[in-house]
Amino acid sequence: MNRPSIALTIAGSDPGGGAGLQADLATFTRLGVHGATAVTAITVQDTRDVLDFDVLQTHRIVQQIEVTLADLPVAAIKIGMLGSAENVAAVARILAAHPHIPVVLDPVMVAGGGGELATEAVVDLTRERLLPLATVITPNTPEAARLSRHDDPRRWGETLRELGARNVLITGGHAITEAEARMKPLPPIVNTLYREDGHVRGFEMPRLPFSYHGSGCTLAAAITAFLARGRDLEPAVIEAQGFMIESIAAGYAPGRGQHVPNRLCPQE
Ligand code: PXL
Repeated sequence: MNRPSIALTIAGSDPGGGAGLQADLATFTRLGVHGATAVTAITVQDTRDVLDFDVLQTHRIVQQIEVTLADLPVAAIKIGMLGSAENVAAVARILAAHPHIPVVLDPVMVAGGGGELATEAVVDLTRERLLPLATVITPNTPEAARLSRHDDPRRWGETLRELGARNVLITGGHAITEAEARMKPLPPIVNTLYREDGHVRGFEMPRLPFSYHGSGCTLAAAITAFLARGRDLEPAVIEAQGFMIESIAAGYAPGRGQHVPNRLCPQE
């Protein structure tokens, strides 16, 4: 095999292996990409809940990223949980110094089980400093609302593009009312891609009757892997969604809580 493409994830650890950097590495590996990691936070959580977390010191995160970028030809970067406003600012400074590397920004705010992973200061600085550096940002609907500071779903994509994100993929997995949740079959999930040329494209996929842990990380990591392998943005998004649908369809509950996407079985 030729030397594989390399992607770097800057993310928090999830000990159960469902989300965070563990999800990113599993996804990179399954998609044939060498995964480099800069650990930002150590969460203590199971498949139900976040119990606690420690955020690493900014200088230690910066060192991990800088040493990696100096040594490896990193072809794409994924940003997940950063943990503090200071970390957001430092990561933004490094990304600005490497403008040729595509950046997938997953604006992590809440864990799959509902635990808060970002403060208001982190959200504010993400909006100001990181959005303008993102090749694509992948918020779910609650994240899109919080970043754009308004409740009009028809304007979220446009607002986030105005704030500087080149492309925006709003994922619809969370967008369901209680009445819809009782429907059989469940209404589909619609993800919407707002492209840098102003074109808007919706993607429909089946909704399964479970709550997932690590689905957002898996989709963003898959986009990162395909970008690292040289795909353009829209093909990367389409192939990543295909990987996501298959891994969710083959998902399982590893413990007593939420399901996780199965990143072992799906074929590309
Ligand atoms: O899925 C978002 C996410 C990101 N990063 C870490 C997480 C989670 C969700 O649980 O634990 C470390």
